[in-house]
Amino acid sequence: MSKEQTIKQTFQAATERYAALGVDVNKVLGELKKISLSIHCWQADDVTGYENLGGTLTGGIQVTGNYQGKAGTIDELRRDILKATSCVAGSHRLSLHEIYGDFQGKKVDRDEVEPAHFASWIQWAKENGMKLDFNSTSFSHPKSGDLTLSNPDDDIRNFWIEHTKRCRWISDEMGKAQNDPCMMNLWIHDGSKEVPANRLKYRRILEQSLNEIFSTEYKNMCDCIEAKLFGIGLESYTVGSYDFYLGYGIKKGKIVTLDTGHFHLTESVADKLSSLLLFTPEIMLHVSRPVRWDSDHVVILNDDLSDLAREIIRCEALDKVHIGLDYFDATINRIGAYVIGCRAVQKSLLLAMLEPSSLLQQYEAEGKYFQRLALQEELKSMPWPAVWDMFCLQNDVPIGNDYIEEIEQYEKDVTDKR
Ligand code: RNT
Ligand code: ZN
Repeated sequence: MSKEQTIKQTFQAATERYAALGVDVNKVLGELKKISLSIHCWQADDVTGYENLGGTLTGGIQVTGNYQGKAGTIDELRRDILKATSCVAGSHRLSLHEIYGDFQGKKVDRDEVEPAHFASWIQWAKENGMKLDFNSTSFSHPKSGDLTLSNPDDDIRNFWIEHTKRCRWISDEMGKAQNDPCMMNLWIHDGSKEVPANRLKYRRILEQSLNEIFSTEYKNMCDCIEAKLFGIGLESYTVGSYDFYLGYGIKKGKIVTLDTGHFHLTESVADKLSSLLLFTPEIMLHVSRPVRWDSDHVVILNDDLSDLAREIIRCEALDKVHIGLDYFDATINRIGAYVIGCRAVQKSLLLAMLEPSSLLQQYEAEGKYFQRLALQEELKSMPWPAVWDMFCLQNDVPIGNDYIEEIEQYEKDVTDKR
């Protein structure tokens, strides 16, 4: 039997098993295809960017590894992204950082950047059926230090305010061009290695900076503010903590970004969604994977990811939750890293969508807790991989581990020659 025939046959059997629980597998396949991920551009080049200012990566984040073939130019990055997305079903967004502007070899400082520096990206995205999201960049710059928007020094603070304002302007232009709001993420690394003498001082300054930055209204972009627990070298205090941004987001109606690597390791990020959905406009996710001190390992299908996807689906919040990715690993093939992460997120969503939620909720409403637990347990061994294979087959992307060979071929033909 051909591979295709086997997949079709096992899919048929799986469809019947799920139908018995009231789940329409074909409907799920159609819905899964419509979910766009916001793929981060910075896995392709270890968060270096093309700014021509010669900075090294700072801001409490670190990339380890030196795997051959990182994207050294915008053209290489674009090619790598297209290779990665060719192994992922559906159409997706690309999330750019300001340092990835098309500066044409010129030194353009962060307080000088304009939409024109992203014109070629907008064009490229259009040609390739992608939409863009955006991020201001506080790190890897001589003025980054430990404090940017929360800096008591007016010159430095105003420099970063100007930068962030310009990033919102660029985002709005991107949103306008693609006829769909551009999600702009604001993450700054501000913090300190040791406990500061006055925690309130910097948070108060950050609040004022944000108020100034957000004083311009835009129609084609959405502001997202990203919290963090700690940075490398900034372990004792983070100005933009979760409490800070949650409070700010609720007060000002801004979207809070939940990076799954930015919480205590035993804290459930999935559990936060249902609360945020009640009090903030939407949710931005940075799907990542924390391992001990690192918050940015390649995303894989683990319990944390499954819990997160299940919450999105159980809350019926697909139209309110933006699923961005955020990780960087330079120890393995970088394009392969993209494919692993994107496919893991899709698998987690598929698993969540295959859940017979009305039956589970019915058990719960009737106080049938044994039945609820038993069904949740049995769902773990339902034949979802057969549905996943069919999803890949229908969307003409590599099936199962076939993408390993594709990535190896690309490595041979393209990235090894860099
Ligand atoms: C850092 C934040 C932030 C960055 C990117 C590069 O801890 O997660 O989102 O990873 O902006
Ligand atoms: Zn993040």
